Amino acid sequence: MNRTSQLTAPRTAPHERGRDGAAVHGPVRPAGSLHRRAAEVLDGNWTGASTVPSRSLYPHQWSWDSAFVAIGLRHLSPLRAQTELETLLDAQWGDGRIPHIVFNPSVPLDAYFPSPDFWRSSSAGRAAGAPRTVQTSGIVQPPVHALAAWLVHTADPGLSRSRSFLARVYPRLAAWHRYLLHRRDLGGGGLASVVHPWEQGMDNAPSWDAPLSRVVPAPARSFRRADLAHGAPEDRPTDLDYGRYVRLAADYRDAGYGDGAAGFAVEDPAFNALLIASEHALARIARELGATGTARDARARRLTAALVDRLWDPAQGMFLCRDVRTDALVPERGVSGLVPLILPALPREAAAALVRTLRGPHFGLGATTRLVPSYDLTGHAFDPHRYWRGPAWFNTNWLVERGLRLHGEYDRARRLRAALLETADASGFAEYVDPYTGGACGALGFSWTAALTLDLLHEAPGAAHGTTEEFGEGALGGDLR
Ligand code: 9WN
Repeated sequence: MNRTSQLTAPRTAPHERGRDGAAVHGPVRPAGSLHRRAAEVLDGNWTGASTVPSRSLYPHQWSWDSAFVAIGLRHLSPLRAQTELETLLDAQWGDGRIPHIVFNPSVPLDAYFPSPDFWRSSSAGRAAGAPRTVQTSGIVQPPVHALAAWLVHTADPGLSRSRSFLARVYPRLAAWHRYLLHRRDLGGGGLASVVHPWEQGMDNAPSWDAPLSRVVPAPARSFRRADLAHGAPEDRPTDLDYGRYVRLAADYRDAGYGDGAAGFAVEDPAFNALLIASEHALARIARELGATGTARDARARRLTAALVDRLWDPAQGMFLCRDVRTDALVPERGVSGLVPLILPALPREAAAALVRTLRGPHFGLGATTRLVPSYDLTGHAFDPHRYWRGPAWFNTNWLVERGLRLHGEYDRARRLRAALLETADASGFAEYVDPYTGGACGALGFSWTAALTLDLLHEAPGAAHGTTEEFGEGALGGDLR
């Protein structure tokens, strides 16, 4: 088979592409409602205890994927949604970190790279408290989990209470946040740093280019990528990117996964915004469990102030990454810098500026695009198909949609929600899409695309209700200092 020609089929006809068991050629949509098709994707990717992001490309459990999946699954089966999070938390390390991958031992080693024999978690991670019975990676992903746990609880509080779901997950989530706030404050300004691009989840975002350029890539012959067997090379990170990912991960492993002297350390707006949103969610969980939650809400507000202080760029009207090694902001506009719109205590002016930036030439929302691209449309590194360097992703758009509602932008939120539902449907629940055409890229039948579709279907269009309940006190406003 000529793989290359198959994988480079025209993107205006996404359904005719043959990936991940999606329909090849011809009529494309299976019969039935969008809701049912999304549920079928999640059923197909369910392993019995958790959900794989994609059967072919990502055949294990991923940390932030599982949080987004649980948010959608709660509408299908609150029990499965609880189980999804519990399975992930069972792989938590003694130091509090939640690993970015929990490996399924029945999947062949060569199905995904880097595999368990690369990470060697139970030996290399022993001092950091890696579990003995399950193999994991040693890096982390964005902390969406407490937010997910709270949303899962609200879907069926009776079931949640009868299973003591929140009482069991609360101490683990608290330990997770402690790990991030204490061990990962590498910049000393109160925010958490990521020590690998995979930790932030937007692997090849242009914001990493400068900090990554200082990393000596591992030689290409020293590892074998598995992703290119399932994805078109032009949709994926380059070999040079991979060499650097491998070097950083191997160095971290060889240092026993201890935090401190990382060659790559970046404070990222989305990672920290999700931590703050999750801290607000932990406050709600604490209240449900009979405590006051006041200290957590206060901490979330302090962290919001730190985020503005360290990462807000007034000239760009958005948040940027801070390279901790140079102590300078990275001048690249990515969707990560818009995600703090989910924060209830964001200063009013910052929220208004973020909405202007979303609509302006760099992201084009409602003008040149219907979904928010992952990177600046006018940026020097923009590529509409290459992973996190331009394509639109469903999880970041779902976050922006919630942020728009939280800040009273109901019409814009309604239009974004409609575009998300249409594109998820038309693309076969693609992993990511061309931000101009909506053409599918990456894997089809992707779990968080299906899960967040379900969540959007369950939301009353344009409703403000739910967002303050879910993300925090709704104590909007305050001035930029
Ligand atoms: C590395 C699973 C993950 C997502 C990430 C996405 C991609 C992995 C990879 O897939 O990253 O973690 O192999 O490319 O970038 O956000 O969690 O879906």
